[in-house]
Amino acid sequence: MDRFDSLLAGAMARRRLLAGGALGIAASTAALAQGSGRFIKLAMAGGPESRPLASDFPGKGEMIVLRNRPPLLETPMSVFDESVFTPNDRFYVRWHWADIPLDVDAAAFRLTITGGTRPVSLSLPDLLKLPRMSYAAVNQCSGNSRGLFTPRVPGAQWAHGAMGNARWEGVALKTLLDAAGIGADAKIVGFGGLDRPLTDVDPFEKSLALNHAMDGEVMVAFAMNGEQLPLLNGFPLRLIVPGWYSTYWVKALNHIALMAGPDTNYWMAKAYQIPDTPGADVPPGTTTFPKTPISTMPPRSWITSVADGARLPHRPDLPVGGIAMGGDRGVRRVEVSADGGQTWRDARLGPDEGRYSFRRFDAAMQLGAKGPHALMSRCTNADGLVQPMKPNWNPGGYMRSCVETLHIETV
Ligand SMILES: Nc1nc2c(c(=O)[nH]1)N[C@H]1C(S)=C(S)[C@@H](COP(=O)(O)O)O[C@H]1N2
Ligand SMILES: [Mo]
Repeated sequence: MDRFDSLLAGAMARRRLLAGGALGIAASTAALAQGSGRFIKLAMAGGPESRPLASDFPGKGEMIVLRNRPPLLETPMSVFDESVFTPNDRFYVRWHWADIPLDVDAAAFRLTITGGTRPVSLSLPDLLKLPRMSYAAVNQCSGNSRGLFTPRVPGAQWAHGAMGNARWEGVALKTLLDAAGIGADAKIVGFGGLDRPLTDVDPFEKSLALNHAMDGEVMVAFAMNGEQLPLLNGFPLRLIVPGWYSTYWVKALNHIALMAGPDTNYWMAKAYQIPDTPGADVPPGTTTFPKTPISTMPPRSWITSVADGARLPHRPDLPVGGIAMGGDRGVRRVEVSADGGQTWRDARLGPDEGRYSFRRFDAAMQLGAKGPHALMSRCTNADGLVQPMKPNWNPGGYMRSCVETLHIETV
């Protein structure tokens, strides 16, 4: 028995240890209603200027609360400065439908695969007997940074913290699909989880093209940073689609279906559609344009060692650090600018944790005189794709990837 066998065996013995969720969420709602929580400042055009923090969601430390039920919890930027791996208890949370699993019976849990030449039903111990894989990958919401869209668009008004990086461990989806047997008419693979809508609408289900699902990298993960998945991040299993936005990373995954397609489910056919233009960019206000489902992530980077709006004692060379991601490719280069993007210097890159991971960067900003400064970082990925200066716009608020500006003042 290895560490995950014993983790899950422990969870099964206690069966509902992973519950406590309903209580935690109720407690947190009450705390917020009483206004007893702490608040964090946010710099978003159009507000809000601050948001409540809460530490009493199950399995979670201090998080920014956008909504209680179902939870939308954002990671504070300072967390990303501590490590390129986001701790599980600070990892952001996003669910669409209110009926989320607050209680999972690990012993009774089964992952089923239908539509193959053999029906498959796997318990967690069955799954743990299969060959394993592991890699680091950034999980980023398609709407990360939506709160910065100008003009504003509807949807969760995230700042930059609807993302996180973890080392995922699990079984290649290919291994499971091979076990199910792929019939001649299978073209797509669908994924569903334990969460349910409260009304008669489409459950949250996603699908991938068969060749993507079979690429040997897409993973059914049972561990995150060496621990079982937090309940709110999809215990006991979730799909990992490295390099792709996390709308495809179905949580509490309990059903996989081989299908002929096309997928007409709302979450594939209608939602998460972006303009089929470079950078998912259309002129603000545009509503009709050729659409395509969102897929791979472009490069991004953030300075994390200094908070936006900070006032600091002046020094001519200000050391700064941050994180970069290449998207679906590694990070080739990060540059920084202290003059609003007129001149750039190379930052030093930290250890390479793999092409899908965050990568640390460090640099000295040449500040010149005391006063206000606009600090920027710019990532180039291994494909040579560079973060653009100009923000994109689309009505879904998807795929922001421009160079971000941090405004500070030295005194
Ligand atoms: N079962 C299920 N999986 C889901 C979702 C959901 O609503 N239900 N939301 C998706 C979206 S849009 C995002 S951004 C990620 C969030 O992952 P996290 O909560 O672990 O950070 O989960 C994805 N997987
Ligand atoms: Mo998302």
